[in-house]
Amino acid sequence: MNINSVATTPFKDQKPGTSGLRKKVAVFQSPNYLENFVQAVFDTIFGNAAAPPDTALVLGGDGRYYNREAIQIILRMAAANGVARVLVGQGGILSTPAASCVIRKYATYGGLILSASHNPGGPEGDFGIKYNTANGGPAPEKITDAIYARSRELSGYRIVDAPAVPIDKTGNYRLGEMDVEVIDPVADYAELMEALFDFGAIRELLAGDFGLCFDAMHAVTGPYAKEILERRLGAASGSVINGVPLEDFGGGHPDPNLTYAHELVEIMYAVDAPDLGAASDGDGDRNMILGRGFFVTPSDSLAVIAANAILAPGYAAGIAGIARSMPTSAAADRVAEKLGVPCFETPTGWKFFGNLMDAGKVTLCGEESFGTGSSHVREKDGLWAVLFWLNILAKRHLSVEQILIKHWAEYGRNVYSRHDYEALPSDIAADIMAHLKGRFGELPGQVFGDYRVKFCDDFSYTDPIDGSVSTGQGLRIGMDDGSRIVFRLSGTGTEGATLRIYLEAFEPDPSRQGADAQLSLAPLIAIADELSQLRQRTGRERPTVIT
Ligand code: VG1
Ligand code: CO
Repeated sequence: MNINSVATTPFKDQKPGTSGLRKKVAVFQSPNYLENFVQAVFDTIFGNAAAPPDTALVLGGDGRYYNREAIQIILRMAAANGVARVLVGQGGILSTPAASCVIRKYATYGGLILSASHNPGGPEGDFGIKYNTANGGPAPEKITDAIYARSRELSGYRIVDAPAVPIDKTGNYRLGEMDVEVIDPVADYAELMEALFDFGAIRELLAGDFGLCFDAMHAVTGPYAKEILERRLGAASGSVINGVPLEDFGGGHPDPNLTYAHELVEIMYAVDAPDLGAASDGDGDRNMILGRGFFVTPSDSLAVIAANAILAPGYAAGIAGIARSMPTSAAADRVAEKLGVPCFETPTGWKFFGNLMDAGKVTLCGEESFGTGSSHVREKDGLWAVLFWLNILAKRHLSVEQILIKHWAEYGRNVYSRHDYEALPSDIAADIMAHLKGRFGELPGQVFGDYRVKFCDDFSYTDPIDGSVSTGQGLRIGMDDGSRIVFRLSGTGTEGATLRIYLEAFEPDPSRQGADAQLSLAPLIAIADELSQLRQRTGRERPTVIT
């Protein structure tokens, strides 16, 4: 077996964002690009040496364009770096939560996940890669920073010459000195779901006149949803739509929100809509939940799941605590308070939840960006959230909308929306943020209509477990009544800059909780525009995406 050391030119400016490295496919296909990143990962995790004896890794992706080629390159590099065994999902497929599940179940050293999540795929689309550690979660900043530093200085990478591994057939193969085990990508994950939820109750619900529509958006969750929802739980065949994963996701954005999951939205707002609608993203870690003609914000979904958690067998003993990302609404905080458990506010990105879950401080985590999950794995988990909702609906015999109305009446409603301005020129986006931050000194105490500014800051977070500090995580403007405006630049976009504005208004009065969110938030939206001079500086009349 030939181990080649290939000379390479280091990276210049490709700093991985919140979820690993994401770039256009063409960038990943450019000479040595993927190889550099993978070698930087191996050098970092193996201390610039060969892998320790018996090292096993998990490898899989969301099936997007370039997934199969990347799998073969990474396998040959793993062999050259002394890895003993790689578990690969059949066809190169593993959803992000399934990869996390497999890393944990087989106690591997870690895993490589190939995905650009909700970003479009295909030859003109995006590709991505990230490293997850032995707990099954995204590598913490300490490791991602070290990988980045290494990628800028390495002078070569190691790869063996070998024929391609037949990844389309499960079984055991050899690649040089390395074992490759091609595994069923669904089985371990499905087994874990059966252990957490009341499949008997859900089966009964679905056997009645309850209608379900799950939109896999031609992305990775298709095979998972068909196996679990249709085969194991008996949902009517056809309940899963767009269930065949395609390399370009059928040309769409595999992003489960009201804009990009429009096919599902049309079904759920039609006269004969089913009772529950849900969608997931490219790599299966996001979820959108819809009732009949009714949208559940991800922030509310987290709060409802927390309030009803004990209805699911895996959570019957109660939850240890909740964590939410800073821009996520405080709806979950109110539930945590009532349950008498702690609620943590972390920066955006799932990697910040890992330490809290490992330390047993939280059970449930969520982000406003359609991410919900728990300590069953160390990633957010789209299908898990859908199963949780099915479990709750099976036990409570109410509609999705009724559950929310009751929830708001009990806890108050955190009316919420996010406005995204995509593909802005990076310098204009940076100027908006700088300008806004420059006004922070004068804002506290100022009155805008019904609102009075209580505080403003640039969010920073000190990890309560390891003490690491993350700064520059978003500009917050908090009002006296708990309402908030948050400005944040995306770390996952690949074209220019994406500015996200998060708006939240607290409504304690049940008679006003049913109002349209955009109307209730109009005064805050106007304040956001006035403070940032957004329309004037960008020339944009409206956001690209409203959720
Ligand atoms: C976005 C979301 C963030 C999420 C991240 C990864 O990041 O806002 O909440 O953790 O995507 O999600 P940003 O930096 O663009 O706002 V994904 O589903 O990788 O899996
Ligand atoms: Co995702």
